[in-house]
Amino acid sequence: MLNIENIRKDFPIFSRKVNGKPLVYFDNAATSQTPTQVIDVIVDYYSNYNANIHRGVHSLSQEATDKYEQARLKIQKHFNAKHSHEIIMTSGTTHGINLVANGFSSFLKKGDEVLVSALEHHSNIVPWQMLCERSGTTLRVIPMNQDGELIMSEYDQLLSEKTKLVFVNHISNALGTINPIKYIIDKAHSFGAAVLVDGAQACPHLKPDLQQLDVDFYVASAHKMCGPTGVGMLYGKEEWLKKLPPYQGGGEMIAEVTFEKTTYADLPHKFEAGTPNICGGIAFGAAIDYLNHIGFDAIESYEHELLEYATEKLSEIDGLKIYGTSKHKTSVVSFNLEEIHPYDVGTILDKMGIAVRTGHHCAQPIMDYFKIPGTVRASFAFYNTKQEIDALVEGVKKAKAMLS
Ligand code: C6P
Repeated sequence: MLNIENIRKDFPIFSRKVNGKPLVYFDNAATSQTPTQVIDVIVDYYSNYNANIHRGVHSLSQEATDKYEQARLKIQKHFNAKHSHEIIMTSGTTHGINLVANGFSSFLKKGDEVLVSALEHHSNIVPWQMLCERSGTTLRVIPMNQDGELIMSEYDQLLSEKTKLVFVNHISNALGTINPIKYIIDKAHSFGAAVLVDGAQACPHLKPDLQQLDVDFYVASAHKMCGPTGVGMLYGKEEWLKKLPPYQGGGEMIAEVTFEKTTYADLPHKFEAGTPNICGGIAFGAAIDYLNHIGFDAIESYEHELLEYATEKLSEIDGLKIYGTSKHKTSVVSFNLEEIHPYDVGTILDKMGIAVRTGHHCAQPIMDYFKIPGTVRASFAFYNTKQEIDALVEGVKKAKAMLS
């Protein structure tokens, strides 16, 4: 059992008011809030050992390097990667996907196919469209049903010897659907295709075991996991990362440079050109420690309780329609109120101190499927409460009365 009252004390932001009302933060799928345990690590870095890493013989540089590499080890352990050099530090999920998409074009030729799911965030669509343009590869789409679930029988049909890569999110940001990624990975492998899983929305809620999943690439962002913005990780199986060409050239990613030829550094540095987000990386490690201290089993079961409660209470509102009704869902409720535009609902909720996201959530194909401009999305984290959900329900009722 989580002690939510105590947990909330870790988050300074919850003591502030918004528009004169206590903050109710339900935009966790966009970014999570940051506990003191992570903020302190950021302050400590800039107060005590701010230095560039992997470059200096001086003490500060070595201290910063040690802490940064310790963070990589924490990430490796958390995700159960086989080797720490399979963890590439990135600026976030988008960076990780672009890194793979950019390098993968050298493995593809005209006539090859790559599969994307209908449930993707633009970050896991656009880089692959760019890749297809460059390589002449065909992009095919795994369709979804009215519950917001991928149709696995269609996926089976789409796979063929031509399929080289499948990219799919673990959890949909717009609807909260948890995708059957183990099935997707195993099936793709049986056709010799590689799989990239976008874990941006999964990692705040569950703990993926990358070796058990046998996934080829997995990406995540720290800022959705109680860490800072501008940092994330790309996991790649060693065999893939060795083959993949570097994404960017620059300092620290080389073995030797002459004007005739450059040889690249070993993993993971081959993919880490330039000065990284050092403080962010160290704080990412602290965020992982924090989440593990709370415990993912407890997080999962409490968030499920919040999801069920919110779904039940919001469903009682006449004219409210929920999008994303899979049985396998995380704590996201996407909805619309009759024909009322989601922005209008979001604006009224904000006046009451309630933060939700409105719009297409960078997932326009999902909105097109449902023939809607967007939704109001309330996304819950382990620090939210049922009382806050009651406030949301009251807020939505008021918005309905004002706007109908
Ligand atoms: N989704 C949301 O409100 P970055 O910006 O690189 O940290 O993450 C991009 C991204 C990729 N995949 C998925 C499934 C995501 O949900 C996101 C970010 C936020 O839903 C902001 S658009």
